[in-house]
Amino acid sequence: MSRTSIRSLPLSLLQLCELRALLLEGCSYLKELPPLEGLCKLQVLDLSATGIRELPRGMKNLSNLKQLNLSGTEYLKTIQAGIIPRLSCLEVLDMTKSAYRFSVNRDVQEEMTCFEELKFLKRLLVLYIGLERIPCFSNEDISSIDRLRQFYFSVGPTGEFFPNKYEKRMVSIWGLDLRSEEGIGPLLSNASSLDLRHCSGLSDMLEDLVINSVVCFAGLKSLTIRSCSS
Ligand SMILES: *[C@@H]1O[C@H](CO)[C@@H](O)[C@H](O)[C@H]1NC(C)=O
Ligand SMILES: *[C@@H]1O[C@H](CO)[C@@H](O)[C@H](O)[C@H]1NC(C)=O
Ligand SMILES: CC(=O)N[C@H]1CO[C@H](CO)[C@@H](O)[C@@H]1O
Repeated sequence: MSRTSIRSLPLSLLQLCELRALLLEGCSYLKELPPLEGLCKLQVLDLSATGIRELPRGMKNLSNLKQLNLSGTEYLKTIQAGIIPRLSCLEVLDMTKSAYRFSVNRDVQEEMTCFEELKFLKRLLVLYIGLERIPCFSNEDISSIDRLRQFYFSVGPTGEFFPNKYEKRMVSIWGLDLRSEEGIGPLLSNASSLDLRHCSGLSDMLEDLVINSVVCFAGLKSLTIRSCSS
C-alpha cells in the first residue's frame, strides 16, 4: 500500500497472522496503525515517510521482525522503552531523518527508549539512527558496532542527517562541544565517512585521541569539516 493516501487501516489487520511484510512507505496521511500483536510472523515492516507519532501497539510481539524502516518519520517523537529489546531478530533498523533521536545513558528519560536498548539486538547488521550525544562505549558495545555491516550515526542535539551514500560506516556530528565527549574514540575509529559541522573543541579532541592513541582512523575514506572552531 506504499505511497497511497490511506488514513487508516482496519482493525481486522490483527487477524492476518500469516502476513510476512507490511509495506506502507510514503503513506503520509497515516498517523496511527491498529495494534499489530497478531502479526507474529511479520518480517518486514516499512513505515518510512508515514505520519506516525509513535510505534503501533503490539510491536513487542513482532519477535520475527527482521527489517524495520522508520526513515523519514518526521513526526515520530515517542518510542516507549522496552519495545526495541523485544525485536530480537531485527537485522535492519533504518531511522534516517526520523524525528526520534536516541538519548544516551548520561541523560536517560526512562519512559523512552535509549541507545543502550539497542544492545539487545544481537542480530543487527544495519543501523541508521540519530543520537543526542556520543555514547560512552564499553568493550561490549564496540564489538557490537564492529559487527554492524553498515551504520549511520547522526549525532547532536538538532538532528541533521547528511548521508554520504557511498560509504557504509558513517558518522556525522552537528553542534557538539567535542571536548566534553570523551567516548568519541571508538565511533571515529570505525567510521569510513566522518562529517563534522558546527562543532567546537576539535583540536583538543584530536590531541586527546593522539595522546591516548586510541584511534587510528584506519578505515576513513571521507572527511568533511565545516564551520567548526578549534
Ligand atoms: C503478545 O505478547 C504478550 C506478552 O508479551 C502475550 O501475553 C500475548 O498473548 C501476545 N499476543 C499475541 C497475539 O501473540
Ligand atoms: C527505507 O525506506 C526508504 C524509503 O522511504 C528507502 O529509501 C530506504 O532504502 C529504506 N531503507 C532500507 C534499509 O531498506
Ligand atoms: C572495522 C573497524 O575499524 N573496527 C574497529 C572499531 O573500533 C575498535 C576499537 O577502537 C577497533 O578495535 C576495531 O578494529
